[in-house]
Amino acid sequence: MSKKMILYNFDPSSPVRAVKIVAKILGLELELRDVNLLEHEHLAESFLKLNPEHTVPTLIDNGFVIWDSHAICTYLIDKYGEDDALYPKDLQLRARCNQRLFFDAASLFPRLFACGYHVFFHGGTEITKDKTDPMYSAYEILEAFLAEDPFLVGNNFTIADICVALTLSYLVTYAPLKEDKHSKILAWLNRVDQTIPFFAEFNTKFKNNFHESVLSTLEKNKQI
Ligand SMILES: N[C@@H](CCC(=O)N[C@@H](CS)C(=O)NCC(=O)O)C(=O)O
Repeated sequence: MSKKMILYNFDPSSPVRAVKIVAKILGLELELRDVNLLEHEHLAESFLKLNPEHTVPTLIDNGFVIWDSHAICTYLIDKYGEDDALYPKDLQLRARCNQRLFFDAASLFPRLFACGYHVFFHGGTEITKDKTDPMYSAYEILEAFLAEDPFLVGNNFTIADICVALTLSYLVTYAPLKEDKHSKILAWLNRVDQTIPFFAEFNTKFKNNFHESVLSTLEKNKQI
């Protein structure tokens, strides 16, 4: 019997929670090893040996080490999924799913990360337009992705919806969605919450905590 997989974990991290949701949907058990980013535990030599990019999530499956939430989730679904619903095998659907995942990894998440860095590590006192403009441009693109279909890759949810919706749940603190401009995204976020198993359970509390934490950190930074 194979050993339980190990997941290097930091609860508030949205990429980590993508892996947890996928594992739960697939019925996989994970042994969590906490890495406190605020205490810089991800820079410890032992962790750098595993993952020189020093990011969570990082997974070990029977000695095989892999990181990046998108790479981990697609690996888990391909290896352990009973079907391909979350990550379609049809080449064109898979290409579309990958395109959405790469959009999350290359466009959405870096915009979130840059703003978080500014607030939490650089004493930022406000969220400036140069930070929010690229977020609003990304929302326009997402509205276009959702123009025809209820989910990011057609009629059914996939891993793309999980990853993108988690990133967006934090981004909206910095760049709030607007009813008139982002109605498709707002409806889709609702759909994701209500349709994807375990999504709300693994996200609502953290989304709210993040919002509070950004506001209080901005206030604290203003006092310094
Ligand atoms: N593209 C990566 C991003 C992972 C990432 O940047 N994780 C953050 C926590 S949310 C982290 O570990 N940051 C520490 C660092 O970059 O040194 C993924 O999807 O897993």
